[in-house]
Amino acid sequence: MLLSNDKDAPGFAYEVTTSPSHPEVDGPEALIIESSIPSHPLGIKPLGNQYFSNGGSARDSLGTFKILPDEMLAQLLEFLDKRTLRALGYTCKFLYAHCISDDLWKSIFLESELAKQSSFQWHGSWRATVLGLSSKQRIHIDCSNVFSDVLHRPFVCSYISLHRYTTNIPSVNEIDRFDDLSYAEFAEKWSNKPFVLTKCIQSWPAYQSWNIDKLLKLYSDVSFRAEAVDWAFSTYCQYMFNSHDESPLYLFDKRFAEKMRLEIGQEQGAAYWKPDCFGPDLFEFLGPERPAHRWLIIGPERSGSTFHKDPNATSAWNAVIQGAKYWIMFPPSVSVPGVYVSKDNSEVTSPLSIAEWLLEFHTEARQLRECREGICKAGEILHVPSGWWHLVVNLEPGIALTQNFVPKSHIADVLSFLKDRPEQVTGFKKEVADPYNLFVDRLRVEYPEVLEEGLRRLAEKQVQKKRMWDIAIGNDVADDQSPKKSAGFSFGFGFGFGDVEDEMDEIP
Ligand SMILES: O=C(O)CCC(=O)C(=O)O
Ligand SMILES: [Fe+2]
Repeated sequence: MLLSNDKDAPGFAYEVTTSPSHPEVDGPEALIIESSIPSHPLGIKPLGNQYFSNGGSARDSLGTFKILPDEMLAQLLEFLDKRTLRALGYTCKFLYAHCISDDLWKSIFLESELAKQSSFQWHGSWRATVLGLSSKQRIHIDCSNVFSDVLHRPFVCSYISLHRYTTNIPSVNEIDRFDDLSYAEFAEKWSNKPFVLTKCIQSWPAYQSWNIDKLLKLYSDVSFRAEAVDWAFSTYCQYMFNSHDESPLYLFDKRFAEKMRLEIGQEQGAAYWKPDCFGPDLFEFLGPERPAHRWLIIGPERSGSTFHKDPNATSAWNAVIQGAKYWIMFPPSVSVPGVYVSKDNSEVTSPLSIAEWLLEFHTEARQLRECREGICKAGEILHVPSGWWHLVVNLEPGIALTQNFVPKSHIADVLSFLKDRPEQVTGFKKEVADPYNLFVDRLRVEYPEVLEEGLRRLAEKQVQKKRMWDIAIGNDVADDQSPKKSAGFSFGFGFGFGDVEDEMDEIP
């Protein structure tokens, strides 16, 4: 049960849980304080608190709307324009608490003219920004008799401490850490495993001289992409340091180099260069036709990336310039708790925000044998192997640079992806009609022996896939894999086929 108790206000309420397995728990008096979260600014409480309250509930004054459950009411409000939403919010406390929800106002913002502007005044919330309200103009209505999980839950998710999820990492889960690696070591042993290098990017001028303040001085008027909007960096910084969204808007810009006029690579004056240990990047042979491959990433604490695999079966590195990131990762074939993949792998449905996933699924996920976790701090770089699932959350406001690449060891994965899943290939310009053949043609000219090896491994993969498919549908004739035995098989189970296991999710 989740309750909030702000009797010790000012300032803090407690998220308290009862747990039958805990010896101290024996009735409501024995509530365990798990972590503290600030009390809701309007005083809204979780539904459970209603049963401990002596006063009335604001819901009683809802009139006709009373028949609607909170979830439905919230959905209905999504259809209102800003004037109606604001006016309806002034009809009673319960509707006020609903109508002030910043998720509703974020959608209104994104559909408004303001969303097309690069510079404007951020007022601390989406509602205040849409309505142009300064802090003095904001009224504060006491909603301490509003009991609603629908309203309280997003608040908990915006404030819950990340600490308990990102610390006490079981040692078997810990992502390996090295000072640096040679390409030979990477190619031989590490191209399929995540790792952090602690002394690899420290000579980058970007690491030595960038921080948010410095970038703000240099690029305050430059527009960067943050999800659906293009905002001047000064606007993004106003947002970043004065907002409390459950899923903060994340600056993720692939054209940053042009916008910031950066040199990248071995040139004189370059801001950074790719680390040697990953060896040749085969997508470099695509030249200007290569898909989007590098991003500048900036975000506040709690911003980050929900579970995904990187595009086109590429591998990636992610270098932290400022801040620190918590990573939780799983090999390609693992069914990650709380992450649902469509049959053809084209859609990933991870429920809701990072905070929600941590609350609901982290404990279970951490216990999986294949789970890998770690913190990548400023000055460190993390390797994301091709096909690995990852969720990332910033523990502090931060800056990172990431780049996707194709190491020789993953050429067959990339060829297979481009060939077998053309509808899932992303990041290429529209003019590139056939990425698979383009890649093959370029490699044939520039790196024929690597192509040959890649095609040989691709053919092998396809034979393995066919074999596993036959096992799955009961066509396999070998004694130990009789149709009967394979009848209980289902996709996505990690069932010990060694290397082939990684391909399970790729069965068409
Ligand atoms: O920094 C992040 O939020 C993670 C970005 C990411 O998913 C990656 O670099 O592959
Ligand atoms: Fe990623």
